[in-house]
Amino acid sequence: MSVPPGVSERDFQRAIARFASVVGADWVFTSDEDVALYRDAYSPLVGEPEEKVASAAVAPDSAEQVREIVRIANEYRIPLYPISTGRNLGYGGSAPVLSGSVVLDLKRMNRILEVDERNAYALVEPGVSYFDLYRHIEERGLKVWIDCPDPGWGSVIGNALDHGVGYTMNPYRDHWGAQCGLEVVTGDGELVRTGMGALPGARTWQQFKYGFGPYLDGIFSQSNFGVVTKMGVWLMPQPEAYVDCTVEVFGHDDIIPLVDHMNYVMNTGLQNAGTNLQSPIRFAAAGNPELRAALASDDPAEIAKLNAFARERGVPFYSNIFKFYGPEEVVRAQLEYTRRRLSTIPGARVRDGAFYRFPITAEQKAAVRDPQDLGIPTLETFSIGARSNFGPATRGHLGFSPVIPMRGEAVIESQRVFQRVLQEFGTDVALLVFPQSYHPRTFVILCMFYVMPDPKSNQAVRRTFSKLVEVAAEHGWGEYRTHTAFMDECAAAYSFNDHALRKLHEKIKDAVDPNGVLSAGRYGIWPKHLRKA
Ligand code: EUG
Repeated sequence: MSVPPGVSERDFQRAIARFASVVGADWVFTSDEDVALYRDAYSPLVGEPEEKVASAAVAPDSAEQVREIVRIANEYRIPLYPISTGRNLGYGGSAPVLSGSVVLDLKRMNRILEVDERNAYALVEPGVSYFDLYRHIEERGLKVWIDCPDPGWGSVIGNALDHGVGYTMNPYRDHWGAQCGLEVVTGDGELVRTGMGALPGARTWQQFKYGFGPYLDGIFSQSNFGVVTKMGVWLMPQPEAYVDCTVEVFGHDDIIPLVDHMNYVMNTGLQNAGTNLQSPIRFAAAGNPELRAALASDDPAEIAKLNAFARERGVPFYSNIFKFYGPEEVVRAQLEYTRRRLSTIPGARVRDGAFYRFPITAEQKAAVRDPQDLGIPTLETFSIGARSNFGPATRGHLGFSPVIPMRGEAVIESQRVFQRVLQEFGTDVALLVFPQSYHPRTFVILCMFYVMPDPKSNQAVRRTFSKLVEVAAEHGWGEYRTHTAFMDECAAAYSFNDHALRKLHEKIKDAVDPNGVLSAGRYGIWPKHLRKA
């Protein structure tokens, strides 16, 4: 058994025994084979000495038990690493940032405490997955939808705390934006309720975000100040209908008006959902070195070649799916309005897509193109870089995910900038996905790296990743979220005024977790004793 850094063998044994007295011996895991289950299955550090591994794990069943564990950890200075369902694959999974931490596994706290149809919210514990909440609602025939991210097994709380995203409407698809009210055990073992929850007997904890006084919920997301034990989440009332259409444009510069129309319809609430922006010409260019080179160029002659190819072959330069939720007559009118606006782009084509009235049948459900668009959780995303006996020996994927402005010019520029880095450092290790709107006013670019079983390939991935972070920062683009292996470098890019924001994070850290027992290093925030000079 390994021991956390800076902790004596004897103190560790004592702490483990104390943990067992709180949760029962069955819920403390110390054997090598049990602890191995907490390795990050998609670690880009696999098989290398730097791979992040836990020393043990403990699984409490209540907020009171969490408090007791945090207090014991303070006594013995045991680094804890809370996870919810631990399925944040691509961003670190269940493995700690600091090797040797004890995983605080909240999977047993999986109670759905309330689902309210009339005000459309739920109150959940950290172990509740999107599948759990979806089934709970389905079984009771409640007329509310969840918004789920790609990993259906993810935790509703864990995903929101990591600023995870989904595919239905604003504000639900921004999972932190749809959060309302927290219960938190802070690093010093205190139990706090935020917002209206601070009022004993509160009647609006899950309905009114701000409470009274400073609005603090944000400091518990992407941080290590507390262990969230309850969270309110806003749900979407089941709409009457859904309709979508695909808009295709054929010129290199058409992305500029296309994205401006996307902004307008989104920010006026006419089309309030996620996008599915693609560049079909990029797929067509995959086996064509000349077109691929042209796509990385800003030479007008090269761009003319691409325009000619798009128009002659009828391959759209860009396409987007516009999705509408609401009463049938309203969504059809919203779609027609959007069609009219987009017809001002010369040569634009609008193709009708799916239409549903809810509830849908089991056959319809099985055939939905993107189930997450209708709040139906799946695990399909894990086909990216999936392990298989037949394909290449990939182990998984991880995402480089910078945020760019929602403007066509930024799409063109960022694709060029990142494609050049990939061409220089290794196109074969990553797939540059087209920017998607997970929030109004911005796109997130996803660059999917393949994680492999061999360190040599993963080292190339890490070098390329680091270069992308550096180049993005030079262009004023920062990551919205990152894998645990890259948290320090992504956080360091947010350096305005000599890292004033990091210093503020550290002041808060020292105040609420003075012994630094929670999630050392998460999002680049280290406790005092582990801070680098
Ligand atoms: C996806 C993947 C991400 C993310 C948001 C969405 C979806 C992929 C790996 O990171 O941050 C299909």
